Amino acid sequence: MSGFPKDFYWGGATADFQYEGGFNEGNRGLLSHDYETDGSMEHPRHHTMKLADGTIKNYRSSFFYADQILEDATPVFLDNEYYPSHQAVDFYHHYKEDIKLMADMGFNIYRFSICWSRIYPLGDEEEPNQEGIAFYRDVFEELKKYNIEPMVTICHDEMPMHLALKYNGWSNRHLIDAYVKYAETLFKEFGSYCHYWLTFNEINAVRGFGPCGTRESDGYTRYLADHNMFVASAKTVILGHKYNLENKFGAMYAMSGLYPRTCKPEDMLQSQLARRENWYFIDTMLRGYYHPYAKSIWQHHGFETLEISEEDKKTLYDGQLDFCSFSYYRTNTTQAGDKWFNVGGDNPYLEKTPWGWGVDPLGLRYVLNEIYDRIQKSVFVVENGMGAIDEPDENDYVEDDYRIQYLNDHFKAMRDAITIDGVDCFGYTMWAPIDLVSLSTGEMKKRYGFVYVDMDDKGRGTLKRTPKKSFYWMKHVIETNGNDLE
Ligand code: BGP
Repeated sequence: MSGFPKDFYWGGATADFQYEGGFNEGNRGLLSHDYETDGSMEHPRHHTMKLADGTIKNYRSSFFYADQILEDATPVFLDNEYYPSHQAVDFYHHYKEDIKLMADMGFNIYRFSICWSRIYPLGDEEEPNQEGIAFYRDVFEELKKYNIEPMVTICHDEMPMHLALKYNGWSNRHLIDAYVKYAETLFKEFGSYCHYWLTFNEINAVRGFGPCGTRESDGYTRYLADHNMFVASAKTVILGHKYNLENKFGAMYAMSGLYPRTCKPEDMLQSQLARRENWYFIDTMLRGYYHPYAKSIWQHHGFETLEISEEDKKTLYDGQLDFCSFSYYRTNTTQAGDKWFNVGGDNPYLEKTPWGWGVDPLGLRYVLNEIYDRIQKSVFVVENGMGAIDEPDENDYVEDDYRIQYLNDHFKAMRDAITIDGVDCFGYTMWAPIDLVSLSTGEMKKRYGFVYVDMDDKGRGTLKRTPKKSFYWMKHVIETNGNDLE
């Protein structure tokens, strides 16, 4: 084979609370993220809360970092704060225009997340919200009109607020039933449109109140919550296969590459052991059982063991995922003495984005090989892209040659993994085709899109969409199925 497979999927990916907006429309319930402010590299985002005595307290609870939340703290909206999820970039009212732009680029797949609290506003009521169902039905219809295959993330780092407050989120097994019921509603309502489902987004990275709804941030609570998510995912896979054998399931793993900082044996071993923080999730969900090294992970996080029932073991085995999907943005390095889950680590050989993410196209080939060698199930790159500061001209046009270069180099690495190394990779969805709000910083100026959205960090702007130079470049890539890269 000389290039990408002929039926390769090319598209883009988004998440509801960063993209959709309409937070108080269509009877949508509240999510934990709705209480998360904007931020920046210097000023981390926070959830605004009020204690029983009326004191306002800010908590961090996002990516890789989770504060312990006091028992009497409840989320509150403050007038002097800006909450990016409320409007996001308003896909809720722009979905026809945005999907048309995706179709114009030639997308044959679009990965998006359904907002749990738009379907079940509280998360655990008897009947789903018909207005939410109607909204997503329109989205699916629009995709069908352009022959764009949907790929749905059932839960993208989010938590209906009621489930967090009432049950302490994923630390409670009640969430398993609530989630499976929600997923079943999606199969019933949208099963005729959609066959690719991702049960959880970046499940190896989520923790704490924001994404998992738990007040505690200790290791035991986190891994207990993960276990409950594993069981919920497996039950959903079993059910989804019963609904339709054509249904294919993945989950999503944050798979930044990890290199030892030097070839010193201690650093090599550190890198191998630290990588198990990722394999733990992939192995359990794609092989269907906890590997013996799981115990060492638990101990590393300060507790002896998790009690896993025989019934759960069987569920995990029967509910293995069909393919392995992951996000890849960068590589990190680690050395002896670092924490296992090291998300930094300078690499002197790499250039960095303004947000300090090392740009490493070859690392994508490295990670594709790592995963496929280990799991030997098909893989899908469901997120990759470059967050950059764009400078539009007076017509909002952006000449984003840096983004084109980034994507071109990553596509070549992906092609080589497929054609030279033999990796069965069946698609790629770029993060994020239309500019949207950054997850880690809540900024708008960290832009990824092929399409510029006129909006600033505080949500001001016309929301007008304007294709960038990369839009036309990507259209050509798809037209030529990636066989005319630089
Ligand atoms: C992934 C998330 C996305 C997304 C992306 C880019 O971890 O799944 O939701 O936002 O990272 O990160 P950021 O927005 O922080 O630049």
